[in-house]
Amino acid sequence: MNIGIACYPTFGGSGVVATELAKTLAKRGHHIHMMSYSRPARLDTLETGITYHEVSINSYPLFDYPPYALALASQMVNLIEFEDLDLLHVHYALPHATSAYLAKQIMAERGVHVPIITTLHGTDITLVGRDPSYKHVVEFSIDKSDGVTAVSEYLKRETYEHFDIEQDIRVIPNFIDLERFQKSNKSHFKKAICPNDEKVVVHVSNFRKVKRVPEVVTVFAKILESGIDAKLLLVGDGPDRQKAEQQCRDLKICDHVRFLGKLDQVEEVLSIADLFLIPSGSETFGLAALEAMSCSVPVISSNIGGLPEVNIHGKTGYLCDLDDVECMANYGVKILSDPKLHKKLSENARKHAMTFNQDEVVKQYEELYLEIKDKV
Ligand code: GMT
Repeated sequence: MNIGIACYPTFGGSGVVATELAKTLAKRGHHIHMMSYSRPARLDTLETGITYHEVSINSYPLFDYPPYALALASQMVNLIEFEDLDLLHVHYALPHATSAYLAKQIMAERGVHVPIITTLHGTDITLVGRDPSYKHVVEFSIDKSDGVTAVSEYLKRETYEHFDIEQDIRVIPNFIDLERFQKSNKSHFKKAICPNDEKVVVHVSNFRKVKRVPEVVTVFAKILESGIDAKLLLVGDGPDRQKAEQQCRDLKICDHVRFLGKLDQVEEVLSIADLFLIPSGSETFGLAALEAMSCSVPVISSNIGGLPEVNIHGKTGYLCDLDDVECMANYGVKILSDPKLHKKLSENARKHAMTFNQDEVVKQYEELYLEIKDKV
């Protein structure tokens, strides 16, 4: 099939899911056309079977806010017409589903009918999408899609609860490349970071407020207080980084904390990790947790959103109430000081991650494409 995929070009979340989906579909023989305002982080320049189309937005003195949604819709029309797209799959409803609807209407006027599939990822439903300034348009655009998917049962429930939507929503979870994300020998790296064989605690995110990075630092400081010698590796960057840096200075734990910034090869850091922390205040799935689990790393997370569908309490790690740093620190100490427990949780984490095998999950998208294509 010729498939158009629109996404945000982000280092994590929906951008990663869309790009990994594109790569897997291309390997399975489909022709993919990706659209975004800059090259998606995980999309290599010479990816066979994928053509990247940058959506260019011309600035004009009249525009304080250039109309990206319209530029994207125009690009979609071009691709439907000249690349003969069979369907459009958009990731993150806002504004992608709206642009797709507009492109579809334009093409229908020309006698061409192209189905749209919208994948809901997170804040398009839980935060921004339900803001009154967008809600009507988001609701309409989702409902007008020919197929809708959500990344967790939780997100499906949230969508029905907060939007008046009649469309059937199919849950297709995030997925993982089990080959790439597996524990590998990085002893040189471990030695460089932990010369005294300290335990390694890792957090990966975009450091937005919702990720609770300061809580990660608090929990880690409590683990140190218990007498466990450990290092905290923080991967990613974003608005809360300075706050977290200041917190490390205030707590006098800077020698134990490394800010590694945005990394392409996250699996290398996860390979030396003993524990992964994700205390998020909102998380529809938690791809970062799945990546850690796939590298056999036990996870301590909050018990909100879709996280309980990924991290299984007492099996792959532990879940605590939102903002309960005592609980997270206690479980952290428990895991890091009991090698037998650590081994069991690590094995279970990898085993559970295997249920989100990339090839199997991508097949679910493929099946949906065929169903929708036949229907429209
Ligand atoms: O988590 C983020 O900050 C990025 C965000 C996005 O929309 O790209 O990620 C969302 O989609 C991911 C992929 O489906 C999910 O694994 C994340 O849990 C979800 N993030 C939130 O719900 C906050």
